[in-house]
Amino acid sequence: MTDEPGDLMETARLLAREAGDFIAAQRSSVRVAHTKSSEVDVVTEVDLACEALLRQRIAHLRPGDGILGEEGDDVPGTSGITWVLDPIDGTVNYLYGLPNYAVSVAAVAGPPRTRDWTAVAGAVYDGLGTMWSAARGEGAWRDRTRLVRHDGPGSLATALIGTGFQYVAARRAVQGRLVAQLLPQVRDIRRQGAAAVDLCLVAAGHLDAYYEHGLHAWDLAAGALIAREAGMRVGGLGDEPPTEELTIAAHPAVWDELREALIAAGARDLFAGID
Ligand code: LIP
Repeated sequence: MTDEPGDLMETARLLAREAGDFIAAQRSSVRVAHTKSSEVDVVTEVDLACEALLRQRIAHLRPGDGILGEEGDDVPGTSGITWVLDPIDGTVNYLYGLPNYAVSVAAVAGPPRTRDWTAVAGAVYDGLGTMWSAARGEGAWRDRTRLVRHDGPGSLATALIGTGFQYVAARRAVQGRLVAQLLPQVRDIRRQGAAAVDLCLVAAGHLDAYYEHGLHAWDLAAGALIAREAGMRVGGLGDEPPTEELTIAAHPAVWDELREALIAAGARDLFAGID
């Protein structure tokens, strides 16, 4: 098995499907194991078991690779490839029996704890059983159908925008004020509850754009590659890669308008001074 994007994508698909089938089988008995940043930032026992499964499979399939997972310790590698894992993105949806959740698996080159990593391959296996995937420079797929750039909206005023909110009340308050300013400028807002799903929906044209403050690498690594390889633009407020500060994924037809509207609504340094 090589480090070529196509080979890494096949491994990401295999891992995401095995993990997705595992969590689907556990849904009837899901229990909260603990909370993190707030009482509503839950980790279920299935999150933990799923990440353990992914780590075990990666150690077997790709023993020299590193691992960065949402729920466990970093594992350094020697190959230059790190697997960035979200065992359940959309944990609250999973806990409540809602479909918008996914397993997100990405292979990145470079140090994953900095902004210097590059996604080489990724797979997002969602709660509806759809496998989204991409290999850098080779395209993106919904199951086995190649995603091609669709026609975008004529303007921001007719654009359907996805977003999400943090688990800490003080952050949600400023995010709520921002989305309230954006709402009258767009067709409508959708809040799926899983960044990886949002990014795949942008890739397929089911959303015209998505933005969110405060995402981690594991939320966005696979989905951002899928959106980019489907012809969407993905970044922060400038041309820099998406960061924990702000992730924007948009059809190129509305990128500039959305960016300007977000800046006008206070998107730059939104969490400044908030713990
Ligand atoms: C979720 C993100 C989502 C965000 C949620 C939550 P988790 O990740 O994917 O975009 O709006 O608040 O952070 O916690 O389910 O892995």
